[in-house]
Amino acid sequence: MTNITDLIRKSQKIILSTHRQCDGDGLGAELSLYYALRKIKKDVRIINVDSTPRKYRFLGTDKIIALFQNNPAMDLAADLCLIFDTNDERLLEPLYSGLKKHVSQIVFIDHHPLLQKGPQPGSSSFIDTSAASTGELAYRMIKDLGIELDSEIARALYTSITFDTQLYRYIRNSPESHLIAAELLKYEIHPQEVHRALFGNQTVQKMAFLAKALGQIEYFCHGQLAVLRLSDADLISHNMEPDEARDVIDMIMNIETLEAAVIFREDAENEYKLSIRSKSKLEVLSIAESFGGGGHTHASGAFIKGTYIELKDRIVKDLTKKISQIT
Ligand SMILES: [Mn+2]
Repeated sequence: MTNITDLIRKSQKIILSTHRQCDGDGLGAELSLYYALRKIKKDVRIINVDSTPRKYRFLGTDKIIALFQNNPAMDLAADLCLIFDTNDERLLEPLYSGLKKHVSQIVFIDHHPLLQKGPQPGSSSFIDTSAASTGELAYRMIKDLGIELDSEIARALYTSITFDTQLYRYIRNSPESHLIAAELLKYEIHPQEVHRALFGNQTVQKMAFLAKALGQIEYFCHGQLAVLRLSDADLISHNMEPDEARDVIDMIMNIETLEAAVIFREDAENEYKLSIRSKSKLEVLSIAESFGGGGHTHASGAFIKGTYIELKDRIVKDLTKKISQIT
């Protein structure tokens, strides 16, 4: 930690970024540091790989964030780059290769476990898997830098923490998320607007999509495992953004009998974004890793290729075995 704040103090030109298909956590964390570092007169920019999902636009992201996909020739020169909410450089490609050429030091700030197989973050990285969100790490960095909070920083941090804990549901047995949130609420952050933007953003079209999708769930292991495929055609015809598929899996996980759920989101023919969720004692990170992905113990994912039937059979087999070991 001191290590990382020292690096920030010594650097003038700083780039902030997060993983592709960004979520509220990475986005809130990078925005909070953006506002904070501007207060101490750093030359700071946010450059993300791809576009910001619409539900986060209330944060004014369009004005602040530069998108590498819109301008792959953009200037990437900097003293330091801080990457939030992942420690897997592959999730920033092709931006990461450019950063490696033009930035003196690249550091990951993250709460995901390191990959068993796959790229490792540099030694200066700040990884704390006990944190319930990357926003909490961003908060600690801002405090350590001695930067005073204000409403912009607080709103970004609050978004990050509230999103990743899913309204304080996943707090990892620690009071930390609530304690930080309580402090952030002292600034004028309009929490109910944040909650509405993050969790009350369903559209009529999306409800129609959900009605169709939820009717197609397949159950295995006596109702303990749910598998669902979201087709590309359905996603497009209902005007769904890629990140909205995760709402579907979170919804499915509310089924009481379930130990695990899997979603295959079709991105192109025979190409899927795999998402796996589990409860209590069931670990699903190793399955995502076996497909070249990563994530958390209970929420993992990977970008995979193959025919749906074969991929599904393999995952159902793996998960059935894991479920039988815990029950
Ligand atoms: Mn996160």
